[in-house]
Amino acid sequence: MLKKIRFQPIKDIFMDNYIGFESTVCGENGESASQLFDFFVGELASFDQWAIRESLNRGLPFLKSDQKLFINIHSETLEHGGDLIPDVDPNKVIIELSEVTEITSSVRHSLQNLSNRGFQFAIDDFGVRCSNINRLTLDWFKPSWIKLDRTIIEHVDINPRVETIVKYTLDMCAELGIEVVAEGVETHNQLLKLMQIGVRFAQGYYLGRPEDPRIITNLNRLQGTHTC
Ligand SMILES: [Ca+2]
Repeated sequence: MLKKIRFQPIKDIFMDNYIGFESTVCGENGESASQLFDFFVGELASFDQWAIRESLNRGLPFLKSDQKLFINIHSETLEHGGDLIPDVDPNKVIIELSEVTEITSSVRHSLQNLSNRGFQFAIDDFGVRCSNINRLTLDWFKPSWIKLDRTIIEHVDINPRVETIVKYTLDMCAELGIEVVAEGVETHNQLLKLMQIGVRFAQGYYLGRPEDPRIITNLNRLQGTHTC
C-alpha cells in the first residue's frame, strides 16, 4: 500500500505564529495511521521507522530555526529498540508517546537512550482512556509537553466542568515546567475559550489540516500575514 507523510501545524494562538508541525502518515486513499498499522501488522516497527525517517527528511530542512517537528513513535517500535532516530538535531524534534504506550523494560531502555541524546517528549492524547498523570511522576522520564486530547477540547466551550479540568491541567503543567498543546480545535468558539483559559498552543482542523509537506514552506512564507 502506498503511504504518504502529512504535516499539521501547531500554533501559538497568542502570538499567531507556528511553533512547529506534527507529522502523520496516511494511505494514498486517505487511510488513517491506525488503519495502516493494521495493514502492516507483523512489520510495524519497520513501517514506523520508514515513517519516522521520511518525516525527518521531509520536515526538518524546511522548519524555521525556532520551530519543532513533532513525530509519533509506535510502542512496538520502542519495544523493538535499536537506532530509532538518525543523527539529527534533538532540539528540533519532539517525540510523541501515546497515552496507551506500555512502559516495558525494552520501551524504557529506548526512551532513556533517546532522552540521553537530548530529545524531548510529549504525552499524546492526554486525558483519554486511562489517566497518565502517574507518568508525570517518573524520575527517569520527564515529558516537556502534553497534548490534551480532542475528546476534552471538543467540549471546552460548552461544558464548564471541562473548562475547569483544562484550567487546572494547565496550572499543574505550568508548575511542572510542561507545555500544553490543545488538540482537535475545530471551531472559533473553542479557540476563544482556550485563549481565555490561557492555553497558548493548539492544533486542529480550525488552525490547519494535515497536508502535503509543502505546507511547512507555504505557511512559513505566510507567517505574519496569516489570520485564522
Ligand atoms: Ca500525535
